[in-house]
Amino acid sequence: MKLIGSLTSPYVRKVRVVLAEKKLDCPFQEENVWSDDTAIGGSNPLGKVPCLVLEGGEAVFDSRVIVEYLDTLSPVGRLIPASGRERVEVKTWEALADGLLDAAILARLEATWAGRNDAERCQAWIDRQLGKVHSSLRAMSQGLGDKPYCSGSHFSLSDVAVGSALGWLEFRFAQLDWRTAHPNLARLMDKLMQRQSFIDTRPR
Ligand code: GSF
Repeated sequence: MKLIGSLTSPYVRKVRVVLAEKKLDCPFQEENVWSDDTAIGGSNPLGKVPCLVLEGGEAVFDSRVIVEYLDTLSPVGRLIPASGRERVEVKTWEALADGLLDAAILARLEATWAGRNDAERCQAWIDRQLGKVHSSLRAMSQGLGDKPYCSGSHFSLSDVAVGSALGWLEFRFAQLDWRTAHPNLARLMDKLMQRQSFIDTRPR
């Protein structure tokens, strides 16, 4: 098994944190999906990372499918509840964190992607996506309340997904001061960043 990814992608970070929390060994192959000669299409027809390649060569994507699979590989540090309301809650936290990222990345690409010139960039589209980022942050903050972790008293995939998303915002959108508006998210983030899994996967 090997993981193809980049050291900046928050979706890849989510997978790497899960690997570390579950104490699973998996070689990492760095891939720049934006370079003209990227080979990612040979594994993932969507041309995206993360992509997990299994022993038999089968490709597994996207990050939500990968982490769900990894969680079944070892009983160590169960991150996704087995069934019912608890499971769907964790998966919804993950969808919220990934959705925040989808919107933030669309906004960033609209503003910076080298394939477009300035006249082709659309501020209304950027604003639409940033609106989703802000409403997702509000929903996260409300959902967290004063609980120790997103899904209650235990660390779960919800926290992995939220920590990866907030970490990417700090990395790429430092000007977006979500910490002041949402001090409970800031507290959670500071706690998560003390875990070795997050320390070892800081975007760079
Ligand atoms: C998103 C992966 C993705 O957009 C997942 O795995 O959860 N829903 C998917 N990856 C980006 C890298 S990044 O911005 O994290 C990617 O590979 N983009 C290449 C492209 O052509 O869109």
